[in-house]
Order: sequence, then C-alpha cells, then structure tokens
Amino acid sequence: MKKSMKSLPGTVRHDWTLQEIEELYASSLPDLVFYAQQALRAHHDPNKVQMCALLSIKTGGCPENCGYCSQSTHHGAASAGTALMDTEEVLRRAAQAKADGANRICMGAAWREVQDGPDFERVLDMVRRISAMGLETCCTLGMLTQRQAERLAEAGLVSYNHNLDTSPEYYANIVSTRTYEDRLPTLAHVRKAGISVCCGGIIGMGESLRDRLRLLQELSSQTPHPDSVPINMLVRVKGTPLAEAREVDPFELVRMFALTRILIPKAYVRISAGRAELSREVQALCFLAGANSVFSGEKLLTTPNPCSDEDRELFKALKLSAGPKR
Ligand code: SAM
Ligand code: DTB
Ligand code: SF4
Repeated sequence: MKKSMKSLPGTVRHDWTLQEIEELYASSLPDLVFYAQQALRAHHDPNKVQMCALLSIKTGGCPENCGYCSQSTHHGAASAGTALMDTEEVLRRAAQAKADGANRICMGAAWREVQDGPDFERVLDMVRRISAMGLETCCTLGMLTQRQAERLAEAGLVSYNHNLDTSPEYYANIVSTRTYEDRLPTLAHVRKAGISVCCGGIIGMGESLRDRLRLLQELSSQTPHPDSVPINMLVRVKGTPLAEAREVDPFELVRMFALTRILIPKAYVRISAGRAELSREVQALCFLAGANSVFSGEKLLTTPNPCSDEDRELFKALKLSAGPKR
C-alpha cells in the first residue's frame, strides 16, 4: 500500500486529518480508483446501484437565499411557490417511480423549516402510505425540531436529507439567511430519532479544493457516518448568483467520488444534481470511483435528470443492476 493510504481501504474512521485527505487526493487516478473499489467492495455489491426517485412536493417560494437554488425568493423569481402537492398525486408518482425501478423515494419541500400544522400532517400521511407500498421513504424539508423528527420516525421515515453543502469556512459566501451551525441541530435530531442521515454537498460554487476536502472531512467526522452522501455538481440556474460559476472539471468530480467512498465507505454515495450534464463515460468513471446511487426520473426538484430509458441503456452497457447494496 502506498504512503497516501495509511489505513486499509474500507476501514470506518471518524478522525481523518486534512493532510491525509489532501495526500489521498494527490494520488494518481488509478491508485485512487483502486482504493475506492477496495472500500466499496468491503461493504457493498459493486454491481448494484440504488435508484432513488426525487419528488418536489412543494416547489419555490423559499425564504432562504442559498445562492445556488432556483427556489429562493431572493433571486428575482418572486413567485410565492406552489402549494403542497395533493397526497393522491404524490402516491401516483411514487407508484410510477417504483414501476420504473426506484428503491427509495425522496420528497423535497422548499421550506426553511417545518411548521407544525396541516401541511406537516399531510407529509406524515404521505410517508405512512408510501412506506406501506414497500418503498423506502426519505424527506428533505429544511430544519426540524426533535419532536418533528420523532413524528417522522413514527410514520416510518427511513432517511432524512439535510446537506452541509460546503466547508464551514466557505458557507457564508453561499447563504446568509442561516449559518453552517444552523444545519447541525437538525442532523442531531434526525439521528436521535433513529432516522438515517443523508448528508452531502455541492461542488462548483467557486469553492477551493481545500473547501471541498474540508466538507468531506466534516462529513466523515460525523458519528455514525451518514447512511447516504449525495454529491451534487452545481446546476447553474439562470437568475441565481451562481449562474455564471465555472464549470466543474469531470476528473475533479471523479476524485470527489473516490474520496467520499474511501472516507465514508459504508454509505450510499450518490451522483446527484448535474448528472444530466455528465457523459455516459464520466458517469461510468464515477461508478468506478465508488458511487453506488443515483436519482432516477427525468427531473430532480426543478432541473433535468437523465430519463429512465437513458439510465436503463447505461446500466445495460455497464452491466449494473438497480438494487440495494447487498
Ligand atoms: N430546503 C431544504 C434544504 O435546503 O435543506 C431541502 C431542499 S434543497 C433543494 C436540497 C439540496 O439540493 C440542497 O442542500 C443542495 O445541496 C441541493 N441543490 C439545490 N439546488 C441545487 C443546484 N442548483 N445545484 C446543485 N445542487 C442543488
Ligand atoms: C440532494 O443533495 N440533491 C437533491 C436532493 N438532495 C434533495 C436535490 C438536487 C436539486 C438540484 C436542483 C433542482 O433540481 O432544483
Ligand atoms: Fe430553500 Fe432549500 Fe433552496 Fe435553500 S436550498 S433556497 S433552503 S429550497
């Protein structure tokens, strides 16, 4: 084993130093992909990819000012946003996603935080009824109190997505209506309620390599590790402050996947936003680098995603199959 890899790939650690992570990042791509494959194979079936459908149950009108997001009211699109989607419509979409091969469905709402009341009750009902269909449920609804996390757990929620998005040092450059520290209590509440944590970030927002590696260090220091880690590549949405951000070099993205797999080896590592802009070959490299989950369906929350036919073709060409990790 090379000097850059100090522990056996696949070892679960919470104490990675920035220097160790930087040294790993500086490895040759073949070395990095080899370590990532070792880490993947220690915990997962390397030929299975989790398919997670995404459904925006409440779109736009968000009071936060996240610089990357199409749903913020701060970026010119002053629309109030849609009302919470009807439960029957959500159930129809969930059934369709299941028929298209999804294992999990993630419901997203453009809320700063969850408010107790009829809308939250309706989300709880959606979680109960989708779980009864045999699909794993995930939600991303903004900040949660301990009690709200417990109620979601009681309803059968498997996972909650709440991202750190970037390094603690860079966070204020991206959002000013909340701080990095404001993200942390929700993660603690979710974990305490026994819901698994889905937590990742975005690359391509003008952050330095150090910021990207600090994000990974922070994610890997969580105890226990997140159960899934979405790596989003910025989708540059017109009208947002980041619309003109520089394009991400695909090799840098591939290295991020390898590093994430090595640092958080048991997690589903998900190719998230921006996948529609990646060639089949770059997606294949991401899988080689240890990614083992994607969002399925032709739309993410508001931006495009490869359609199920394209994914079927890609999986066929790579001989990958949809399914849970074991
Ligand atoms: N409002 C909730 C929140 O912020 O936690 C949940 C929904 S929010 C849209 C979920 C995640 O989507 C964000 O944390 C961010 O990582 C990702 N995201 C949003 N817009 C994006 C974009 N344009 N490009 C890449 N990722 C994006
Ligand atoms: C995550 O990290 N990525 C997903 C999910 N969690 C909710 C959202 C991606 C959104 C991309 C921008 C959009 O479609 O609006
Ligand atoms: Fe609102 Fe979430 Fe978009 Fe931020 S990322 S503006 S909190 S929907």
